[in-house]
Amino acid sequence: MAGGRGSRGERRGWTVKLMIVIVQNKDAGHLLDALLARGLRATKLASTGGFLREGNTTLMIGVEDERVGDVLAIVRRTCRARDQLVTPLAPLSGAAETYVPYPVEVQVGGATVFVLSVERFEKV
Ligand code: 2BA
Repeated sequence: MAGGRGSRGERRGWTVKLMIVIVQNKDAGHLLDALLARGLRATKLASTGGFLREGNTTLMIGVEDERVGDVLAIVRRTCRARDQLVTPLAPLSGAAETYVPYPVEVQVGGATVFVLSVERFEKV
């Protein structure tokens, strides 16, 4: 994001957004490369999906409002959906003894994206 030190969330008529983008680890490198090549900034966090309990990657990307579309286009280009077989965990109570684990196929990705309005942005 171009905004320097002391930037406010709203300045010169544009607003700042924080994009939280959850992707598969396999796609994270390409996504980061593409973002940096377009002059965008990102912070990469190691995260774990609540359903699969497997590692995934969360990127925090601060951008001017008008660049949200650019980021989404890059995410669409670099992240793809994959089918994955999972065996649901046995229930903790109830019918646990009679539980037969059947693998089910789920489609993971391309990406889960949240776009948040930023009230204030500062670099100190
Ligand atoms: P996980 O929670 O590990 O979910 C992996 C995939 O499992 C999901 O892919 C979805 O296809 C399936 N899944 C998740 N919960 C399910 C359920 N209750 N029943 C059946 N299938 C289920 P995606 O939707 O592409 O999500 C990929 C990852 O993005 C998630 O990993 C999670 O880390 C994150 N995510 C997705 N939606 C989210 C949300 N509303 N809030 C926060 N994180 C989210």
